[in-house]
Amino acid sequence: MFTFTEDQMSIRDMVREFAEKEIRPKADEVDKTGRFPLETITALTEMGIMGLNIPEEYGGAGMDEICKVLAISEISRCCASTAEIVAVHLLVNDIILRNGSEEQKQQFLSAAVEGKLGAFCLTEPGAGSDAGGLKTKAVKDGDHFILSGTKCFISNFGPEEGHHFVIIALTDVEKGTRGGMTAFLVQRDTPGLSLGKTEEKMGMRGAAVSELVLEDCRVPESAVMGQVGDGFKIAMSGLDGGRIGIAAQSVGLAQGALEEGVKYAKERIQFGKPISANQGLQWYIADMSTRTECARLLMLEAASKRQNGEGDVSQYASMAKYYAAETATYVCDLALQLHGGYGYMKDYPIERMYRDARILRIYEGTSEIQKIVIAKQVLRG
Ligand code: COS
Repeated sequence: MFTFTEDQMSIRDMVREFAEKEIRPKADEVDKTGRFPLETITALTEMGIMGLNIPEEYGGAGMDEICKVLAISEISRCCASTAEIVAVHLLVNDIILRNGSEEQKQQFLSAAVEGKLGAFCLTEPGAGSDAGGLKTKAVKDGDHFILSGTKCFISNFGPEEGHHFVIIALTDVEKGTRGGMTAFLVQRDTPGLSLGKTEEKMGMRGAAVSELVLEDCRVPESAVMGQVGDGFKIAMSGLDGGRIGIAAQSVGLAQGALEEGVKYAKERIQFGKPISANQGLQWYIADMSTRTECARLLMLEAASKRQNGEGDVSQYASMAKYYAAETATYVCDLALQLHGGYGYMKDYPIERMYRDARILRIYEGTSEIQKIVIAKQVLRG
């Protein structure tokens, strides 16, 4: 049983109130138009949410991992696209905080607090689940590195979106994942860094996702995060935090879909009574709420382990991401089933939620990859 602190409860309540009032009414329009919800991100910045996990010395709110997951899940309950934007930004904040030099922290964390969006660039056309198979190269040239390659499916990157990027590149092909990759922190206006194709997606349509092209992109040595060769570890440990963020998106979306399903089942009259009076449908509701609560507890457990720096955090992050993502698609599917034919129409929010949920089992590591990570840790003891 989790007992929240005053800070944790107040952030949850504040974000819930804002999401109900300002985010929910726009979710449908954001989805239909596929526009980036700039005014919402500006308001969340003013509330301190975009700098939630940044220490006060850099202008942030200095809040913990539990606050992070509570905020993301409250946003996702009303609009999953907006939650994705926030989750990816907070993931990049976290990577900078843990691995950046003092100079990088001063420059980029202060920008992040002002709502200038961060993006994480690991995936490539030939390196998805096999993240170690990436081909983007960083070649040393005096006191600079020259980056070339293509990153794809980059969240928080679009024609107007994206200010700074954590880019993982090969600095030593022979060493590969073990010492051959380096993380760079690069600003958008760097010559040689450009926007490629912006994706048209099935769901999460308010969140910008694009290709990032690097052509002889020259960056100073000071752009390296940590040490040369630390890149794969920085990416993987960053993803531990990111996966907890996806668990939070999933829990929020599952909660939102459950509420939509229950509301509809109580209102819809068939055979002279609300359909919620049917035991068969009550069993759906029991399964949906039980699984949502299990996912929430696992999310909180993983967040608390990351906060406390516990050794088995990768396992718990993957368990939380795997279980919560599977739960979100399961709950959205049954909530749509409760709506019958109306659930398939765009008039009800469950249609959007069902589409939004589908990516959760894929990005930041598929469910199948999470099971590999979990089993590896369990077998290792
Ligand atoms: N934290 C720190 N270091 C880690 C780590 C973590 N969570 N996970 C792995 N590493 C380290 C390992 O310790 C190993 O180094 P040492 O041998 O020195 O200990 C090194 O990284 C290589 O690890 P591993 O052998 O497990 O790498 P693999 O190439 O087998 O890849 C998987 C492992 C499949 C788990 C990884 O590629 C992965 O997570 N893939 C999915 C990527 C993903 O989520 N993509 C989405 C991108 S963001 S949308």
